[in-house]
Amino acid sequence: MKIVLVSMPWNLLETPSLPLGLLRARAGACQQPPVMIDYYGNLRWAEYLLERSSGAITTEDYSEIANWGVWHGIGDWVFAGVLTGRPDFHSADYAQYLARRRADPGKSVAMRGYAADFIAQAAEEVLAQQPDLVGFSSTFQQNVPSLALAQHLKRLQPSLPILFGGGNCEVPMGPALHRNFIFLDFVVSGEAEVAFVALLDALSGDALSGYPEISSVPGLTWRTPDGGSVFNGPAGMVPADLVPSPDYW
Ligand code: B12
Repeated sequence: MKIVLVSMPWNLLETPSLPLGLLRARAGACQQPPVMIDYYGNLRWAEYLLERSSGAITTEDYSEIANWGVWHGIGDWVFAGVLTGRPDFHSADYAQYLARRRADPGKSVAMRGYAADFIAQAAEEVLAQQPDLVGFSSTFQQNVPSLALAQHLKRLQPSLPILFGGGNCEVPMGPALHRNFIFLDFVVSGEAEVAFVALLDALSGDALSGYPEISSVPGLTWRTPDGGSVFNGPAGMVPADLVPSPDYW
């Protein structure tokens, strides 16, 4: 099995993703250890903006949204037009919203103009790896960019399983994301050092009988054949000795 783990904007540019490093390290505990590939969509987005804007949108502009935009949902707004399929989604009232909060939009309006094309490019780059599963780590403002890419991937390749995890998937947010976004196959809520391995082991099990072990993966929300959403219940704390040193490859 080949897995691409994705960290979308607005992960900081200066640090790798701790969860991606931990999950890569834990994958070695699977019965059939998968090939793990990281996709740093945040770095790709910063590079893309710099290049496409001929240097007008810099990494400092990116970091401003990553660090300060979080208070106002600016980073999510940048990708909301792609996710909703409505490029003008909340464009008309955006300036008023920010003015009420005395917030600086930075380069967010210009960035939004690039978002759809970037998501299409990112989907191509992920699919070029020929993954059997794509996992997204979502915290802070990564929800809308991650959902936008996940949706695009599912359109291009409907059979590709999509997995979400991270701070934005804690209970009750994770099960709610799964209910509301039909293109999400699996969402893990809570610490995933145990759940990730259990899920991969379950998926490498008996496909013909519908992967019966799925229902025992802790913290997992999964989809029934009729599109329903089943939450297995909250995961417990992960024992400290199962938390590995992150592997940033
Ligand atoms: C350290 C920390 C910070 C640091 C550093 C953050 C950073 N940029 O890395 C600082 C102090 C800067 C910070 C600030 C804030 N933080 Co903070 N922070 C944390 C804290 C304590 C630890 C985060 C961490 O690194 N954990 C370790 C990693 C490995 O855990 P993890 O990312 O959750 O990953 C695990 C699981 O989620 C899962 N997982 C993750 N990704 C994936 C992917 C897949 C495919 C799967 C299967 C599983 C999976 O497996 C991983 C291993 O178990 C968490 C609370 C917590 N206990 O987690 C809050 C937390 C992340 N912060 C939170 C908040 C709200 C904030 C602030 C907005 C607070 C504020 N109001 O000021 C700011 C925003 C900062 C910003 N500019 O974006 C919330 C986020 C909620 C959300 N929905 O995103 C959290 C969850 C706390 C909470 N419960 O409210 N924070």
